[in-house]
This record gives sequence, structure tokens and C-alpha cells, in this order.
Amino acid sequence: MEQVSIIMPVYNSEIYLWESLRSVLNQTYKNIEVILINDGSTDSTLDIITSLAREDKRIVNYTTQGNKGVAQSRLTGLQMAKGSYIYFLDSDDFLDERAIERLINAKGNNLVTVGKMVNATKYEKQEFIGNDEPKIYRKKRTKLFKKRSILHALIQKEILIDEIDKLVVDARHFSDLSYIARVIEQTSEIVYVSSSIYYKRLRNDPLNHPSLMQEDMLSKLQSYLTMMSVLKDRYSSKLKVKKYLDHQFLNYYRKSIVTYLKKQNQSEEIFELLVKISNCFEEKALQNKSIILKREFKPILQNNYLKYTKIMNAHNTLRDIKRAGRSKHYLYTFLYRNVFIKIQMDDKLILFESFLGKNYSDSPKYIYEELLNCEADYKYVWIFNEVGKEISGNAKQVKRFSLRYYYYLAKAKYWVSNSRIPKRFDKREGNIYLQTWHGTPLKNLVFDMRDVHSANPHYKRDFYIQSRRWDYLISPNQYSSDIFRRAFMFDKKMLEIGYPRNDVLYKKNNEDEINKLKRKMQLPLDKKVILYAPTWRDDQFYEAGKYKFNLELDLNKVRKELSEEYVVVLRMHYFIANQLDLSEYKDFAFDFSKYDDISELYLISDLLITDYSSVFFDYANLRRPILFFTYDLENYRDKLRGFYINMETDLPGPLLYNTDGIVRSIHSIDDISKKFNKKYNEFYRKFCSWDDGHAAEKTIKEVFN
Ligand code: C2G
Repeated sequence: MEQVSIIMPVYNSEIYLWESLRSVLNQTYKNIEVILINDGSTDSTLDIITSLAREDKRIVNYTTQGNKGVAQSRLTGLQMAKGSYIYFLDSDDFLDERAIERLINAKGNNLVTVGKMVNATKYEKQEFIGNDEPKIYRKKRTKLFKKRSILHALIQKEILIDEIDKLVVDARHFSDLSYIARVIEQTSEIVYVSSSIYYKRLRNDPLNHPSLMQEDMLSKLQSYLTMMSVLKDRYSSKLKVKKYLDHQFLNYYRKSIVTYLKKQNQSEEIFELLVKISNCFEEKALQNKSIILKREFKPILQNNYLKYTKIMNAHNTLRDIKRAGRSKHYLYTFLYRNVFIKIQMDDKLILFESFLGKNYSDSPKYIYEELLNCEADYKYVWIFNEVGKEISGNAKQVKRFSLRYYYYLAKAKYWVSNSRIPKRFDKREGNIYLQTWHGTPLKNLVFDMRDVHSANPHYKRDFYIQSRRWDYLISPNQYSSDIFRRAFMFDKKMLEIGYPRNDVLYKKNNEDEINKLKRKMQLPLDKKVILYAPTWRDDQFYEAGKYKFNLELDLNKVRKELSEEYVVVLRMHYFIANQLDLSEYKDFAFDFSKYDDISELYLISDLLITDYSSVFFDYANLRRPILFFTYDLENYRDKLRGFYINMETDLPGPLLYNTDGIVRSIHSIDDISKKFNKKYNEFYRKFCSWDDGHAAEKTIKEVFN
């Protein structure tokens, strides 16, 4: 049995290291040594390594003085390796348990055997199985390194050792290229086995914890230049390697640099680097490439920045037009960016959107109604998924994602929204964006979240881009202000005034108004109302934005025990896409998931059941009883989100884990209220004391004066 040395450079990897190492130590192929090069970590990485090394003698660990970079760490690992084969692993990634065994089985007499790299999000979905049948690559072996990565390959140690140049070791990025070049040079055939799976994790916070490849383009290009010049020189007589490097460079240029330059509005510094890199690049490589690429490279090779800028501008427009032809979505985005935001902005136009166009509700609704109320000199547009809603005033109703939506987003000086507006809507100069947000946070928000389990793995990056456009953010209490500043990385004006959406809880909390609402909702006046309003689960979805909800509340039991005195109003979160079938519970349970405004549901209810939804912070303004149906507390708190407050000690009502508990508590609701009286008061003081029924007026004074 040949020994395999798995080399892992580790730098501040406490979040991922357990999972990564567990996947290595559990390999079915046992003859491994795991060389961990702790590259000057400042978090608890070293403790994790030390404690695991105590338990498993296959771990060899080494700590560098200061942070030396991946290339140096890999080289140190190589020099320490005792195995005859090398396998590199990044400390945030992990392996299928048979990854190494399958490579060993497939390798035969070959020097290099390559497995498959799969995006880690696919691991949970178990979408990938692969094939045990080895495939031999000869002429096309460079294709196995299209992603510029030496990971997921089993390599005979002899061919790597002593090959690392000082310059390569100093380069922060792309040191993989030097190993790949060596592998291509030393082999005439490479084996590929797709069932040996390496799971690559996408770092979810490129702003605070970027992976190397998420670092800025300028430093990456500098590394690229260093690497290219060394390798070009070293392999000047090796045709296959040279071809691979040129091809890589063109691909990198096309896929990353062009996009970057477009966003940056060009950059002379990057251009200079491109000129330098192309000096070690064979013009021949352009032969079969597109006319666009050839035209862009001409001024690079001639070192003519002005000409390059001109050509790039023209090409970018061409690329946009070509893209616009692909779908309505691209066409409208093109029109937004190139036509609509060039039309004069309307300083008197305010655009409102609530919960991604789902309804007429929340703080945007109450700010709008207050503007109507004080007859402010503005025109209004409301964005809805379905237009033709009954709303106050005469705002234009515009369908979300229609051409008019793109037009009005460009035309309106003011945007008022309680959630996010898609990335593609660049903020135009003079635009004022009031972000009302939609709740006091219980569950960790954005940059306080450790892992992202939701459908969009780029959630943090996207959120960052979208929230840079906010000018004002409404905060309901000091606790939220502190969290918002940090978790949204928000540094503009915080309006610390309470929630406009809660004004109504002070203005209409009387029997007349409540009965009026109940009649409108066709609810019986002689029954008390239980409102059940749970939140969504990040890991239960059909696709991005469409989440599933399984009703764990046993309505049969609730009806049997409580229907004399109560009816139940069910209200699903706006992300939930599946419909509840309540046909069996006619006259007892009512689905109000599509009802516009949850504040009105608060008003008509006598008690609230929720879970981890922010609804309870608002509901507490009414000082009515709240029960927490937290049947999945551990999973939600410990795996999905993490909380800012201690659910076990700080809530104004009991945690309940099954329907029996709920029913029992409702039977003795007065006792529960008494028992929680003190906690309720404390809770109210901390979270509700800014709400006084006038938040909308205060917002208008600040933003639309
Ligand atoms: N909501 C609703 N119906 C539900 C749950 C929520 O109408 N069944 C509305 C409430 O206005 C609530 C808001 O959506 O305050 C946010 O819902 P949360 O369940 O708290 O979840 P989320 O949308 O993830 O927002 O800072 C708040 C957090 O961001 C939570």
C-alpha cells in the first residue's frame, strides 16, 4: 500500500477545519499522513489541530512564523512529506470518504491521477455520484486543469519536489499553475476518475473573510504576472506547457479581467499589468480566437491605453447588446442602464415596494398613507406582483419586473422599500433610498451569519452590493440599531424612531376598529382569534425565493380542544410558496397568508403563536399573550441561523414543542400571562419603547421635508 501525503495549508480556518479534517481522517484508504501547515493563524485553528493530532497519529503538524502564504506552506508540506504520492487539500474544503481510494484504484502506473471537483452546495443535495471507470487523457490532458487548480489530483511526489522557484513561493495567488505546468511537462498521459470527489466550498463572505481568489483584482494580476514570467521562462522550450499557459491567460482575461474592468470603468494600472503579462505571451495563441479578443489585444501588445479604452467601450456596448438579445430580463436591464437613467429624474416621484412586491403592507404602506394624510406634494408609484390592488390614494400601480418597473425605478428620485431591490439597478446620482427593513432581528443577520444555508450561496456579497445604495435605514429600537450597523455594515443615517408599521397598533387598538376589520375579513365576532405566524426555514426550499413549510401544528387537536372559544388564523411567511389546504377546517381555521397587512391580523387576534419570526417584537406593542412553537429550536438556532437573544430566558412567553403544549397553554392563558408579566414588561421596555404611533410622521420629517 503506497502512502499518500495529504498536504493542507491552514490559515484562520476554525469555521471549516473540523469538517475538512474529519473528511480526511475518515478516508477509506488508510495509508495516509495528513500534513497540516498552520500558516500563522490567529484564531483557534492551532487548538483544533493540536487536539486532533493528539488523537490521530497520522496528523503531522507544523506552524510557520507569521503568514507565509499558500505556496510556501505547500512547499513546506512537500519537503516534509514521507508518502510517495501527494494530494493537496484546502482547509475549507472536504472530501468524499472514498476520494483517495478511488484515485489509488484508478492510477495504475501513472504519475498523475485526477478526480472531480464539485461545488460543496451539491454535497447536501447529494446530486453527484460520478463514475469509477478510469479515463485516460493524453493530448487533451491539459483540459483536466481548466479550472487552474492542482487540487483533487494524486501526484507522484518525485515529479513535484524541487520544482518550486523562490518567485513562485512569494506569489500570493496562482501558485497552482507552477504545479500544473510541471505535471503537464512530466506526463504523456493522465488518468481521470470522476467518482473521486473533492468538495469545494464557496466562501460566503468575500468581504470579511475572502478566499484567496476573492481578493482584489490588482493583487491577483500582480501575482499572475509574476507567475507567468517565471513559468514562461522556465518552460520556454516546452510547447505543450506554453500553449496551456497562453490559453489560461486568455481565458482569465476574457472571464475575469474584462468583467472587472467594465465595472471599474477601466483602470490604467491593470492595463499596465496586462501589457507586461502579454510580453511573455505568444501572439499565436490568438489565432483561433474571436475577432473581439484579437482587437482588444492589439492595443495591449502596442501598449496604447487610449486605443484600448476606446475599443473596450465599444466592445462592452456590443457585449451588452448581444446579451440584451438573450432575454427580456437582459433587454430591460440594458434599457435601464443605457436609456432610462439618462432621462431626467423626477424629484417629486416616490416609489414604494413592500416584501418584494407581494403586498400593500408594512412600513412603506404606513409612510405612504401618512404622506397622503398630510397632502404632501409628491406623486407615487407602488410596485406589486399583481396590480389592480385596492389601495388608498391614487398611486400608479406597476407590475414588478415589467418594462414600466425598470422605467420607474430610474425615473423616481425616491425609493422606499422594506426589503432588497435587485443588484442590477445601479443607483443613479441624486437617488434617495429609504430602507425601512422589516423587523427587529432575532436570527443572525447577513454578516453575523456564519454559514449561509439559503438558496443563494452569494447571499452576503449580493446583500453588500444592494445595501450600499441605502441612504436611510429605520430602526425600531437601540438593540436593532447596534445590530444593523454591524450586520449590514451600514454607515449612513439611521432613523431611530420606531416602526411606521406599528403606528396602527396604537391608533386602531380599540373595539370599533377591531370589529370593523373582523367584518372585512369575514371572521366571526363572537370568537377569540389565535394568530399562528411562523417564519421560513433557510434549508427548506424549492428554489431561490421559494420556500416550503410543513405545518407541524395539529389542527385536528386544536379544533377538538379549542373550537368552542377560538378560531385560528394561519399566516405563512411571504417566502413560503406552498399552499395550505384548510378545506377540512372550514369555519375554524383560515388561511390569511395572502392577506396584505399582518399588522391588521395582529389587531384582530387575541393571542399570537410564532417561532423565530420577528413578528413577536411588533406584537408585543399590543401587550397580548405570545406563545413560541419551537419544535425545531436546536436545528434552527444551532445549524441554520444562531440568535441574538437567549430564547430560553429572554422571551415574553413560553417555548412549546408540540401541539399538546400549545393547547394546554391556551387553556391556561391567563396564568401564563401572569407568570410572564415581569418578563413581558422588560421585553416591552427594551424592544417597543420607541414605538408611539408617530413613526411615519417622524420618517417624513427626516426624508421628505
Ligand atoms: N411576516 C408575515 N407573516 C409571517 C412571518 C413574517 O407577514 N408568517 C412579516 C412580518 O412583518 C415580519 C416580517 O415579515 O416582521 C419578517 O419576517 P421574519 O419571520 O422575521 O423573517 P425574515 O423575513 O427573515 O426577516 O430583522 C428581521 C429579519 O430580517 C427577519
